[in-house]
Amino acid sequence: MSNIREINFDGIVGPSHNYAGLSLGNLAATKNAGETSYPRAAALQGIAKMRHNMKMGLAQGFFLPLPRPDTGWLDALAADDDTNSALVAGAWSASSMWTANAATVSPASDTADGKCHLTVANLVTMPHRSHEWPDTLRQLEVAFADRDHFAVHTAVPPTFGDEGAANHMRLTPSHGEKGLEVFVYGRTGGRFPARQHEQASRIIARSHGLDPEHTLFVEQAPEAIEAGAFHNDVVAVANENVLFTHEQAFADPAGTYDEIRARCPGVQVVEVPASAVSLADAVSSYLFNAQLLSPPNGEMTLVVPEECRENGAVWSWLQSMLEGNGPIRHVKVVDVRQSMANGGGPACLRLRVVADPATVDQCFMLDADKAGLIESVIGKYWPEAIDTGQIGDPSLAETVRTARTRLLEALELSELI
Ligand code: SUG
Repeated sequence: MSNIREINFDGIVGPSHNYAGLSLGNLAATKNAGETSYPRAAALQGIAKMRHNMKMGLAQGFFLPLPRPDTGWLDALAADDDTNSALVAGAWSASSMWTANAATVSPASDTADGKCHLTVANLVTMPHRSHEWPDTLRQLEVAFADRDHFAVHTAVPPTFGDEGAANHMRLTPSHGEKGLEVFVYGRTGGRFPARQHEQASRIIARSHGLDPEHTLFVEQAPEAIEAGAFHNDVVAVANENVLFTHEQAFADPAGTYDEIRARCPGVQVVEVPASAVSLADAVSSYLFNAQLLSPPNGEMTLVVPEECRENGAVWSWLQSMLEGNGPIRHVKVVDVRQSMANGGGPACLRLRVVADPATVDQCFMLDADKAGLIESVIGKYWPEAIDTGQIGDPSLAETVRTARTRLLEALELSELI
Protein backbone atom coordinates (compact mmCIF):
# COMPACT_ATOMS: atom_id res chain seq x y z
CA MET A 1 0.00 0.00 0.00
CA SER A 2 1.39 3.38 -0.93
CA ASN A 3 2.09 5.83 1.83
CA ILE A 4 2.94 9.05 0.02
CA ARG A 5 3.95 11.81 2.42
CA GLU A 6 6.39 14.64 2.80
CA ILE A 7 9.81 13.55 4.02
CA ASN A 8 12.23 16.21 5.19
CA PHE A 9 15.87 15.36 4.47
CA ASP A 10 18.04 17.49 6.73
CA GLY A 11 21.73 17.95 6.09
CA ILE A 12 23.91 16.80 8.97
CA VAL A 13 26.21 19.73 9.74
CA GLY A 14 29.72 18.77 8.70
CA PRO A 15 32.78 18.71 10.97
CA SER A 16 34.41 21.62 9.07
CA HIS A 17 31.54 24.08 9.77
CA ASN A 18 33.11 27.53 9.91
CA TYR A 19 32.48 31.24 9.38
CA ALA A 20 34.64 32.23 6.43
CA GLY A 21 32.20 34.85 5.11
CA LEU A 22 32.08 33.49 1.59
CA SER A 23 28.57 34.42 0.49
CA LEU A 24 28.16 37.93 -0.87
CA GLY A 25 24.56 39.02 -0.40
CA ASN A 26 24.04 36.67 2.57
CA LEU A 27 24.10 39.27 5.34
CA ALA A 28 24.40 36.88 8.29
CA ALA A 29 27.37 35.06 6.75
CA THR A 30 29.10 38.32 5.88
CA LYS A 31 28.47 39.79 9.32
CA ASN A 32 29.84 36.75 11.15
CA ALA A 33 32.93 36.33 8.97
CA GLY A 34 35.95 35.50 11.13
CA GLU A 35 33.92 34.35 14.17
CA THR A 36 34.78 31.08 15.90
CA SER A 37 32.37 28.31 14.90
CA TYR A 38 31.22 25.33 16.98
CA PRO A 39 30.79 22.36 14.62
CA ARG A 40 29.81 19.87 17.34
CA ALA A 41 27.14 22.15 18.78
CA ALA A 42 25.98 23.02 15.25
CA ALA A 43 25.51 19.38 14.28
CA LEU A 44 23.73 18.56 17.55
CA GLN A 45 21.37 21.51 17.05
CA GLY A 46 20.52 20.07 13.65
CA ILE A 47 19.77 16.61 15.09
CA ALA A 48 17.64 18.19 17.84
CA LYS A 49 15.56 19.89 15.14
CA MET A 50 15.09 16.57 13.35
CA ARG A 51 14.03 14.90 16.62
CA HIS A 52 11.60 17.75 17.25
CA ASN A 53 9.90 17.20 13.89
CA MET A 54 9.85 13.40 14.26
CA LYS A 55 8.01 13.87 17.57
CA MET A 56 5.24 15.59 15.61
CA GLY A 57 4.85 12.34 13.66
CA LEU A 58 6.64 13.60 10.54
CA ALA A 59 8.85 11.45 8.32
CA GLN A 60 12.50 12.45 8.61
CA GLY A 61 15.52 11.62 6.52
CA PHE A 62 19.02 13.05 6.37
CA PHE A 63 21.94 13.66 4.03
CA LEU A 64 25.58 13.26 4.91
CA PRO A 65 28.23 15.95 5.04
CA LEU A 66 30.32 16.00 1.86
CA PRO A 67 34.03 15.12 1.85
CA ARG A 68 35.99 18.14 3.02
CA PRO A 69 38.47 19.65 2.45
CA ASP A 70 37.79 19.04 -1.24
CA THR A 71 41.38 18.57 -2.40
CA GLY A 72 40.25 17.55 -5.89
CA TRP A 73 38.71 20.99 -6.29
CA LEU A 74 41.87 22.73 -5.05
CA ASP A 75 43.90 20.66 -7.52
CA ALA A 76 41.57 21.69 -10.33
CA LEU A 77 42.19 25.32 -9.35
CA ALA A 78 45.96 24.70 -9.31
CA ALA A 79 45.90 26.02 -5.75
CA ASP A 80 49.13 26.16 -3.75
CA ASP A 81 50.25 27.72 -0.46
CA ASP A 82 49.99 31.23 -1.88
CA THR A 83 46.45 30.70 -3.05
CA ASN A 84 43.74 33.14 -2.12
CA SER A 85 42.42 32.11 1.29
CA ALA A 86 38.80 32.33 0.11
CA LEU A 87 39.46 29.46 -2.31
CA VAL A 88 41.04 27.37 0.43
CA ALA A 89 38.08 28.16 2.69
CA GLY A 90 35.81 27.22 -0.20
CA ALA A 91 37.34 23.75 -0.24
CA TRP A 92 36.63 23.47 3.50
CA SER A 93 33.07 24.77 3.50
CA ALA A 94 30.38 22.69 5.19
CA SER A 95 27.76 24.46 3.08
CA SER A 96 26.16 21.22 1.87
CA MET A 97 24.35 21.21 5.24
CA TRP A 98 21.77 23.53 3.61
CA THR A 99 20.01 20.81 1.69
CA ALA A 100 17.27 23.15 0.46
CA ASN A 101 19.98 23.90 -2.10
CA ALA A 102 20.78 20.27 -2.86
CA ALA A 103 18.16 19.71 -5.55
CA THR A 104 14.78 20.65 -6.99
CA VAL A 105 12.16 17.99 -6.38
CA SER A 106 8.95 17.31 -8.31
CA PRO A 107 6.78 14.65 -6.71
CA ALA A 108 5.36 11.79 -8.78
CA SER A 109 1.88 13.31 -8.90
CA ASP A 110 3.22 16.34 -10.84
CA THR A 111 5.31 14.59 -13.50
CA ALA A 112 4.47 13.06 -16.88
CA ASP A 113 5.99 9.65 -16.12
CA GLY A 114 4.59 9.36 -12.58
CA LYS A 115 8.02 9.27 -10.95
CA CYS A 116 9.45 11.67 -8.41
CA HIS A 117 12.12 13.71 -10.23
CA LEU A 118 15.15 15.32 -8.56
CA THR A 119 17.66 17.62 -10.28
CA VAL A 120 20.85 18.29 -8.35
CA ALA A 121 21.55 22.05 -8.12
CA ASN A 122 24.69 23.35 -9.82
CA LEU A 123 25.14 26.21 -7.29
CA VAL A 124 27.50 27.94 -9.70
CA THR A 125 27.11 31.49 -8.42
CA MET A 126 29.17 30.98 -5.25
CA PRO A 127 32.56 29.32 -5.81
CA HIS A 128 32.50 27.58 -2.41
CA ARG A 129 29.18 25.92 -3.31
CA SER A 130 29.90 25.23 -6.98
CA HIS A 131 31.78 22.02 -6.22
CA GLU A 132 29.03 20.46 -4.07
CA TRP A 133 26.93 18.97 -6.83
CA PRO A 134 28.98 15.93 -7.96
CA ASP A 135 29.10 14.52 -4.42
CA THR A 136 25.50 15.51 -3.73
CA LEU A 137 24.51 13.71 -6.92
CA ARG A 138 26.30 10.54 -5.81
CA GLN A 139 24.35 10.67 -2.58
CA LEU A 140 21.00 11.29 -4.28
CA GLU A 141 21.68 8.37 -6.59
CA VAL A 142 22.11 6.07 -3.61
CA ALA A 143 19.23 7.46 -1.54
CA PHE A 144 16.80 7.44 -4.48
CA ALA A 145 18.16 4.44 -6.35
CA ASP A 146 14.70 2.92 -6.83
CA ARG A 147 14.18 3.62 -10.53
CA ASP A 148 10.52 2.61 -10.42
CA HIS A 149 9.82 5.58 -8.19
CA PHE A 150 12.59 8.15 -8.73
CA ALA A 151 14.47 9.83 -11.58
CA VAL A 152 17.64 11.65 -10.53
CA HIS A 153 19.01 14.23 -12.99
CA THR A 154 22.45 15.74 -13.29
CA ALA A 155 22.91 19.50 -12.87
CA VAL A 156 21.66 21.97 -15.50
CA PRO A 157 24.48 23.49 -17.63
CA PRO A 158 26.56 25.91 -15.57
CA THR A 159 25.72 28.98 -17.64
CA PHE A 160 22.42 28.99 -15.78
CA GLY A 161 22.69 29.32 -12.01
CA ASP A 162 20.46 26.92 -10.10
CA GLU A 163 20.08 26.85 -6.31
CA GLY A 164 17.52 24.07 -6.01
CA ALA A 165 14.45 23.92 -3.82
CA ALA A 166 15.26 27.20 -2.08
CA ASN A 167 13.67 28.89 -5.09
CA HIS A 168 10.87 26.44 -5.66
CA MET A 169 7.49 26.16 -3.95
CA ARG A 170 4.63 23.77 -4.39
CA LEU A 171 0.94 24.39 -3.74
CA THR A 172 -1.51 21.53 -3.62
CA PRO A 173 -4.67 20.52 -1.75
CA SER A 174 -2.56 17.84 -0.02
CA HIS A 175 0.99 16.53 -0.51
CA GLY A 176 0.06 13.42 -2.49
CA GLU A 177 -2.15 15.26 -5.00
CA LYS A 178 -1.11 17.03 -8.18
CA GLY A 179 0.43 20.38 -7.31
CA LEU A 180 1.26 23.75 -8.80
CA GLU A 181 5.04 24.13 -8.94
CA VAL A 182 6.22 27.71 -8.56
CA PHE A 183 9.78 28.57 -9.62
CA VAL A 184 11.13 31.89 -8.38
CA TYR A 185 14.07 33.46 -10.22
CA GLY A 186 16.09 36.62 -9.74
CA ARG A 187 17.13 39.20 -12.30
CA THR A 188 20.82 40.09 -12.41
CA GLY A 189 22.16 43.63 -12.20
CA GLY A 190 21.50 44.51 -8.58
CA ARG A 191 23.91 45.11 -5.69
CA PHE A 192 23.98 41.40 -4.84
CA PRO A 193 24.08 38.38 -7.14
CA ALA A 194 20.76 36.88 -8.26
CA ARG A 195 21.52 33.22 -7.82
CA GLN A 196 18.56 31.57 -9.52
CA HIS A 197 18.43 31.96 -13.29
CA GLU A 198 15.02 31.82 -14.99
CA GLN A 199 16.33 29.48 -17.69
CA ALA A 200 17.63 27.03 -15.09
CA SER A 201 14.11 26.80 -13.65
CA ARG A 202 12.59 26.32 -17.11
CA ILE A 203 15.09 23.56 -17.96
CA ILE A 204 14.17 21.73 -14.75
CA ALA A 205 10.43 22.07 -15.35
CA ARG A 206 10.86 20.59 -18.83
CA SER A 207 13.13 17.74 -17.81
CA HIS A 208 10.84 16.82 -14.90
CA GLY A 209 7.94 16.59 -17.35
CA LEU A 210 5.78 19.13 -15.53
CA ASP A 211 2.41 20.15 -16.90
CA PRO A 212 2.74 23.78 -18.13
CA GLU A 213 -0.73 24.51 -16.74
CA HIS A 214 0.57 23.57 -13.30
CA THR A 215 3.88 25.41 -13.49
CA LEU A 216 4.58 29.06 -12.79
CA PHE A 217 7.73 31.14 -13.19
CA VAL A 218 7.81 34.18 -10.94
CA GLU A 219 10.35 36.94 -10.55
CA GLN A 220 11.69 37.61 -7.07
CA ALA A 221 11.46 41.27 -6.03
CA PRO A 222 14.82 42.98 -6.67
CA GLU A 223 14.40 44.84 -3.35
CA ALA A 224 14.18 41.50 -1.54
CA ILE A 225 17.55 40.40 -3.00
CA GLU A 226 18.92 43.85 -2.16
CA ALA A 227 17.73 43.41 1.45
CA GLY A 228 19.63 40.11 1.75
CA ALA A 229 17.06 37.55 0.54
CA PHE A 230 19.57 35.69 -1.60
CA HIS A 231 17.06 32.83 -1.96
CA ASN A 232 13.27 33.06 -2.21
CA ASP A 233 12.95 30.85 0.88
CA VAL A 234 14.18 33.78 2.97
CA VAL A 235 10.96 35.69 2.16
CA ALA A 236 8.30 33.04 1.38
CA VAL A 237 7.38 29.44 2.16
CA ALA A 238 4.51 27.25 0.95
CA ASN A 239 2.93 24.14 2.35
CA GLU A 240 -0.05 22.33 0.85
CA ASN A 241 -2.69 25.04 0.24
CA VAL A 242 -0.95 27.84 2.18
CA LEU A 243 1.51 30.43 0.91
CA PHE A 244 3.17 32.33 3.76
CA THR A 245 4.94 35.32 2.27
CA HIS A 246 6.33 38.76 2.86
CA GLU A 247 4.55 41.54 0.99
CA GLN A 248 7.79 42.37 -0.86
CA ALA A 249 8.84 38.83 -1.82
CA PHE A 250 7.77 38.95 -5.48
CA ALA A 251 8.26 41.57 -8.20
CA ASP A 252 4.49 41.48 -8.86
CA PRO A 253 2.82 40.25 -5.65
CA ALA A 254 -0.83 40.72 -6.68
CA GLY A 255 -0.28 39.17 -10.11
CA THR A 256 1.56 36.24 -8.50
CA TYR A 257 -1.22 35.55 -5.98
CA ASP A 258 -3.87 35.78 -8.73
CA GLU A 259 -2.01 33.29 -10.93
CA ILE A 260 -1.50 30.92 -8.01
CA ARG A 261 -5.17 31.09 -7.00
CA ALA A 262 -6.32 30.60 -10.59
CA ARG A 263 -4.17 27.51 -11.08
CA CYS A 264 -4.60 26.03 -7.62
CA PRO A 265 -8.04 26.97 -6.31
CA GLY A 266 -8.35 27.02 -2.55
CA VAL A 267 -4.89 28.43 -1.86
CA GLN A 268 -4.77 30.76 1.12
CA VAL A 269 -2.17 33.51 1.01
CA VAL A 270 -0.90 34.65 4.42
CA GLU A 271 0.85 37.87 3.53
CA VAL A 272 2.92 39.74 6.12
CA PRO A 273 2.83 43.47 5.40
CA ALA A 274 6.03 45.49 5.40
CA SER A 275 4.34 47.87 7.84
CA ALA A 276 4.27 45.05 10.42
CA VAL A 277 7.58 43.31 9.58
CA SER A 278 10.13 45.13 7.45
CA LEU A 279 12.23 43.24 4.91
CA ALA A 280 15.21 43.91 7.19
CA ASP A 281 13.43 42.23 10.13
CA ALA A 282 12.31 39.34 7.92
CA VAL A 283 15.89 38.75 6.79
CA SER A 284 17.54 39.09 10.21
CA SER A 285 14.95 36.89 11.99
CA TYR A 286 14.40 34.39 9.14
CA LEU A 287 10.65 34.43 9.82
CA PHE A 288 9.97 32.93 6.39
CA ASN A 289 12.86 30.48 6.45
CA ALA A 290 10.56 28.46 8.64
CA GLN A 291 9.38 24.92 8.13
CA LEU A 292 5.67 25.04 7.43
CA LEU A 293 4.48 21.56 8.27
CA SER A 294 1.34 19.43 8.33
CA PRO A 295 1.76 16.96 11.21
CA PRO A 296 -0.31 13.81 10.50
CA ASN A 297 -2.81 14.33 13.28
CA GLY A 298 -2.40 17.99 13.90
CA GLU A 299 -2.84 21.46 12.58
CA MET A 300 -0.47 23.39 10.34
CA THR A 301 2.65 24.34 12.27
CA LEU A 302 5.37 26.90 11.60
CA VAL A 303 8.81 25.96 12.94
CA VAL A 304 10.79 29.17 13.34
CA PRO A 305 14.30 29.90 14.62
CA GLU A 306 14.89 31.42 18.09
CA GLU A 307 15.83 34.68 16.36
CA CYS A 308 12.10 35.23 15.63
CA ARG A 309 11.31 35.31 19.35
CA GLU A 310 14.01 37.92 19.88
CA ASN A 311 12.62 40.29 17.27
CA GLY A 312 9.76 42.35 18.76
CA ALA A 313 8.02 43.09 15.46
CA VAL A 314 8.23 39.49 14.25
CA TRP A 315 7.15 37.93 17.53
CA SER A 316 4.17 40.21 17.97
CA TRP A 317 3.10 39.57 14.36
CA LEU A 318 3.26 35.83 15.04
CA GLN A 319 1.14 36.24 18.19
CA SER A 320 -1.49 38.19 16.29
CA MET A 321 -1.46 35.55 13.55
CA LEU A 322 -2.18 32.84 16.14
CA GLU A 323 -4.97 34.91 17.71
CA GLY A 324 -6.61 35.29 14.28
CA ASN A 325 -8.38 32.58 12.39
CA GLY A 326 -5.70 31.79 9.81
CA PRO A 327 -4.59 28.39 8.52
CA ILE A 328 -1.29 28.34 10.48
CA ARG A 329 -2.35 27.25 13.96
CA HIS A 330 0.93 26.70 15.84
CA VAL A 331 4.38 28.23 16.05
CA LYS A 332 7.29 26.19 17.41
CA VAL A 333 10.73 27.58 18.10
CA VAL A 334 14.02 25.76 17.46
CA ASP A 335 17.63 26.68 18.20
CA VAL A 336 19.74 26.46 15.05
CA ARG A 337 21.95 29.44 15.90
CA GLN A 338 25.15 27.95 14.51
CA SER A 339 23.55 27.53 11.09
CA MET A 340 21.71 30.85 11.34
CA ALA A 341 25.00 32.69 11.80
CA ASN A 342 25.86 31.57 8.26
CA GLY A 343 22.46 32.53 6.89
CA GLY A 344 20.84 29.09 7.11
CA GLY A 345 17.54 28.76 8.99
CA PRO A 346 15.29 25.76 9.68
CA ALA A 347 14.07 25.63 6.06
CA CYS A 348 17.55 25.87 4.55
CA LEU A 349 18.56 22.79 6.48
CA ARG A 350 16.02 20.52 4.81
CA LEU A 351 15.04 19.18 1.40
CA ARG A 352 11.41 18.18 1.03
CA VAL A 353 10.66 15.00 -0.91
CA VAL A 354 7.08 13.84 -1.30
CA ALA A 355 7.28 10.07 -1.65
CA ASP A 356 6.60 6.81 0.13
CA PRO A 357 9.40 6.47 2.73
CA ALA A 358 9.53 2.73 1.95
CA THR A 359 10.86 3.55 -1.55
CA VAL A 360 13.84 5.50 -0.15
CA ASP A 361 17.09 3.73 0.75
CA GLN A 362 16.51 3.09 4.46
CA CYS A 363 20.10 4.10 5.31
CA PHE A 364 18.94 7.72 4.81
CA MET A 365 15.82 7.51 6.98
CA LEU A 366 15.98 8.62 10.61
CA ASP A 367 14.42 7.26 13.78
CA ALA A 368 15.17 7.99 17.43
CA ASP A 369 17.76 5.20 17.76
CA LYS A 370 19.67 6.29 14.69
CA ALA A 371 19.55 9.90 15.88
CA GLY A 372 21.21 8.68 19.09
CA LEU A 373 23.88 6.87 17.10
CA ILE A 374 24.62 9.96 15.00
CA GLU A 375 24.76 12.13 18.14
CA SER A 376 27.30 9.81 19.71
CA VAL A 377 29.57 9.95 16.63
CA ILE A 378 29.26 13.75 16.51
CA GLY A 379 29.98 13.99 20.26
CA LYS A 380 33.12 11.89 19.85
CA TYR A 381 34.61 13.12 16.57
CA TRP A 382 33.29 16.57 15.57
CA PRO A 383 35.68 19.42 16.47
CA GLU A 384 34.34 21.51 19.31
CA ALA A 385 35.45 24.83 17.80
CA ILE A 386 37.07 26.12 14.62
CA ASP A 387 38.78 29.47 14.41
CA THR A 388 38.92 30.72 10.82
CA GLY A 389 42.72 30.96 11.21
CA GLN A 390 42.78 27.15 11.44
CA ILE A 391 41.29 26.67 7.96
CA GLY A 392 43.92 24.93 5.85
CA ASP A 393 45.64 23.33 8.84
CA PRO A 394 46.67 19.73 7.92
CA SER A 395 45.94 18.24 11.33
CA LEU A 396 42.48 19.79 11.43
CA ALA A 397 41.93 18.45 7.91
CA GLU A 398 42.70 14.97 9.23
CA THR A 399 40.27 15.42 12.14
CA VAL A 400 37.55 16.53 9.74
CA ARG A 401 38.10 13.60 7.38
CA THR A 402 38.17 11.06 10.20
CA ALA A 403 34.99 12.46 11.72
CA ARG A 404 33.07 12.05 8.46
CA THR A 405 34.48 8.58 7.85
CA ARG A 406 33.41 7.41 11.33
CA LEU A 407 29.89 8.68 10.69
CA LEU A 408 29.62 6.92 7.34
CA GLU A 409 30.88 3.70 8.87
CA ALA A 410 28.38 3.93 11.72
CA LEU A 411 25.56 4.45 9.23
CA GLU A 412 26.74 1.65 6.93
CA LEU A 413 27.23 4.14 4.12
CA SER A 414 30.95 3.58 3.60
CA GLU A 415 30.29 3.32 -0.15
CA LEU A 416 30.09 7.13 -0.11
CA ILE A 417 33.49 7.65 1.52
O1 SUG B 1 24.59 29.64 0.22
N1 SUG B 1 25.75 30.13 3.47
C1 SUG B 1 24.76 29.56 2.60
C2 SUG B 1 23.38 29.60 3.25
C3 SUG B 1 22.37 28.87 2.43
C4 SUG B 1 20.99 29.07 2.94
N2 SUG B 1 20.08 28.33 2.17
C5 SUG B 1 18.80 28.70 1.89
N3 SUG B 1 18.37 29.93 2.03
N4 SUG B 1 18.03 27.82 1.38
C6 SUG B 1 24.74 30.30 1.26
O2 SUG B 1 24.86 31.53 1.28
C7 SUG B 1 28.01 30.68 4.15
C8 SUG B 1 29.39 30.05 4.10
C9 SUG B 1 30.48 30.97 4.57
O3 SUG B 1 30.32 32.17 4.45
O4 SUG B 1 31.51 30.48 5.03
C10 SUG B 1 27.05 30.02 3.21
O5 SUG B 1 27.47 29.39 2.25
